[in-house]
Amino acid sequence: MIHQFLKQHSGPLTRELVQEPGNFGLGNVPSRLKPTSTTTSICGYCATGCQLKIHRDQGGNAINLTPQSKYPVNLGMACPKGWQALDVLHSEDRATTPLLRNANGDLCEISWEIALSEFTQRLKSIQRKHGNESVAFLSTGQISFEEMAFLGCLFKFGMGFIHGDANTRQCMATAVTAYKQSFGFDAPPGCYADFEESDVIVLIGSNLCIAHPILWQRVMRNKRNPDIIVIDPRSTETAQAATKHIQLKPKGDLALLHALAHCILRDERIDKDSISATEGINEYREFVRAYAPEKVSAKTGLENEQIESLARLVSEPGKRVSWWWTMGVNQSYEGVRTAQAIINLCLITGNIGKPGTGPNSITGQCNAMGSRLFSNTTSLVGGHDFQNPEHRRKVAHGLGIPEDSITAQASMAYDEILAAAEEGKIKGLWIVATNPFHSWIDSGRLARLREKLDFLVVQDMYRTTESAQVADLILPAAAWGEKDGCFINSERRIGTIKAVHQAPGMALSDFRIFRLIAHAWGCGDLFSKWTDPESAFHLLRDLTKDRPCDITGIRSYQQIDDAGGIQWPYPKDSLEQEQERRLFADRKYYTSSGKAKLLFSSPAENPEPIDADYPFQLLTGRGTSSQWHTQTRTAKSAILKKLYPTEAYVEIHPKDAARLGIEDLQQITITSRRGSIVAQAYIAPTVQSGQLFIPMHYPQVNTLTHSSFDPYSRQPNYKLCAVTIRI
Ligand SMILES: Nc1nc2c(c(=O)[nH]1)N[C@H]1C(S)=C(S)[C@@H](COP(=O)(O)OP(=O)(O)OC[C@H]3O[C@@H](n4cnc5c(=O)[nH]c(N)nc54)[C@H](O)[C@@H]3O)O[C@H]1N2
Ligand SMILES: Nc1nc2c(c(=O)[nH]1)N[C@H]1C(S)=C(S)[C@@H](COP(=O)(O)OP(=O)(O)OC[C@H]3O[C@@H](n4cnc5c(=O)[nH]c(N)nc54)[C@H](O)[C@@H]3O)O[C@H]1N2
Ligand code: SF4
Ligand SMILES: [Mo]
Repeated sequence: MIHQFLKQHSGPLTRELVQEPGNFGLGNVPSRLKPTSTTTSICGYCATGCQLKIHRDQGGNAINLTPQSKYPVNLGMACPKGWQALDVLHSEDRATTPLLRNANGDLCEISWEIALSEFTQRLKSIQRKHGNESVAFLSTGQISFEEMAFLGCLFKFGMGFIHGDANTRQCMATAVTAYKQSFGFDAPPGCYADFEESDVIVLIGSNLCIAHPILWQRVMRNKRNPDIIVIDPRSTETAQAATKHIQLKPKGDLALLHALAHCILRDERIDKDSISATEGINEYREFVRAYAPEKVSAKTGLENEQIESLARLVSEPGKRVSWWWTMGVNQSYEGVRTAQAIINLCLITGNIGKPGTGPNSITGQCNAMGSRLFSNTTSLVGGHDFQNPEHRRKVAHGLGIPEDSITAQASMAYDEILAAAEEGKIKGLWIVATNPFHSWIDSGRLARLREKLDFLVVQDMYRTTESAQVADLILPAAAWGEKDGCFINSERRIGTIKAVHQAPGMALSDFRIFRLIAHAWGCGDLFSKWTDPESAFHLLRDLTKDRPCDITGIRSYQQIDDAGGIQWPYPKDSLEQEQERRLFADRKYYTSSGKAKLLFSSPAENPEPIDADYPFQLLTGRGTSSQWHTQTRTAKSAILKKLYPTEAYVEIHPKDAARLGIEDLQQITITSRRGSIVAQAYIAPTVQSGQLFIPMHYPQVNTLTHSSFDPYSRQPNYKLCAVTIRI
């Protein structure tokens, strides 16, 4: 049946390539996995990286799953999304064949042969006419790092283009930049065991109960009776479960953190040994002198004593204090300096490199951490720098490609790529495993620039996403569960994913699609070693030699599984390591001086303050633990759908609702200078008066948000803009 289908729908090139071993689309189950009763796979949603045990039938296909009890991350637990992970693979709107837009504007089914020829001809023609800077890709933190690396290397070294970025820019670019500047490498130092080993846990800009529910379970396992402090303008599920909620004004964080440093340095509640491994303490002391608690009350909305007592709590001698931050910090016009203010506090109090400590960023997508090392977007693949000639030589040699195929020219950031498209400089765009027409800030901008693009390719598992619907060409992708590869979680742990389900129709793994494109483009020889994900893994592993993320000690996927995941670094000849490892125990950082840098600046102006026309501050973020981003996947599960409000809703404070005469569940319109959304009023004191909250999962939410960015990381400022209410 499948072979018949193949015969009809593809020519010799694709037939040969898709049928080779290791391809899991079109009916092949990989030989490595031929029937055993169970196998394991890391969950394909959030960066917690829970391991799921997949139960399979005799044909190797998944029947159901349970959380893996032996895995050191989730210890037998999973959240609703993990439990339902297989469900969403069965859906009528899966993309099962390539689709091409015809002259009438309709998307029509085509063969892979035609899809590949359209893809190469159209993009090559743009390249010929407009040069190597005229096509860009936008990819993801949600495919394996072997796939990400393939895309990044193919696009830049094989096809010869320069610009590519990913949804990771929307997510953790700030944390990356902060760590790089402070530590000399993008190195989140902690591990999840630190949740259990802290005396004080500070969650800042993180709604852990909703966004990382299994990490919250790790907090609950802490037997040290910890203080749990949540710093968030909203009274979130996490804030309500904490021992202390610091309900500051939106973007009051940087001023608050400077004030904490002020109190701590003033009272000399510091760790001198830790400070001796840093640079800039005198300047920092001088700088924070101006941030006495009373000086920051307007910015933070907090009382002096709240700040003084928090300062005492996070600098108690002998107490282990861990700081954890997520999007409330990263998605800001001053995210990098805020993240660094957290890092600074840990450095001056010695809360780093020891159990129960650390300035730890919790990242978002299942493989965001993999993209940091391997996506070949902002960093050269394997934890290298594009600008460093030694690194370029090393990578070219390692990949077996000519040195001059790697150029020093940096890629534009996501927003710069879109701006170039608006100016007509970018003519072709290839979107892989992300849905920016819903998720990008000020998303109306994408709808407008769509008209300017000559060719838009969307590679997705569904054909109905907001982005796919406006594509010229849709390439049907196999999803999590239908392919092999590796993810890296927030504690730097590498784990494997497995093909346990047949991809529908002619959908192929992203890896296979890149391989087909390499051949069709005429650069297949450069990638001849990239035959299957594990071969690519070996190439990538070898590239990491002598970098902080060195994983040359990993021999195989099997070893990763046997070890219960492996945290980087893991250089060759590593001894069997304990399950939980953290960085900087030796106080040696990756900067040229070996010291960590104390970096700081004054709080910046809010790019869109409220005024008489737009008097409310709008916050956005995650709504429930059962909804994922733009809902392409989670909306497909009948069970998950029962667990969240299907209609868009907006949280509004009872005082504001009463003043405006708004009733509970009434439909109201929220409008910004850029767009509008109709949502049901959810009246609750979860937001402060004057503030509103809308979850990001509903379409149109980003027509409201304001296009502003952190100056260092170019991460969008999703969490604050000015809106008004129309009844
Ligand atoms: N269920 C579910 N889980 C997910 C995801 C999902 O879509 N659904 N997505 C995953 C991804 S990719 C990510 S990045 C993470 C995100 O995980 P989180 O960052 O924890 O989630 P958010 O709700 O985006 O934002 C966290 C909090 O920041 C607060 N906040 C807003 N402005 C400020 C501010 O100025 N200061 C402070 N201190 N806080 C502020 C918001 O009120 C919100 O409660 O979740 C991951 N997990
Ligand atoms: N207002 C507001 N907006 C936000 C945020 C916010 O807090 N507020 N958060 C931002 C953050 S942190 C993030 S991470 C982004 C997320 O934004 P997006 O990345 O746009 O959201 P997803 O819905 O995860 O999109 C992933 C896409 O990949 C597809 N897909 C899934 N698996 C595969 C696969 O294996 N292969 C291929 N080819 N496709 C696949 C899915 O169907 C889906 O279309 O949103 C950002 N947008
Ligand atoms: S917490 Fe994250 S990784 Fe774990 S099951 Fe839920 S979505 Fe998957
Ligand atoms: Mo994210």
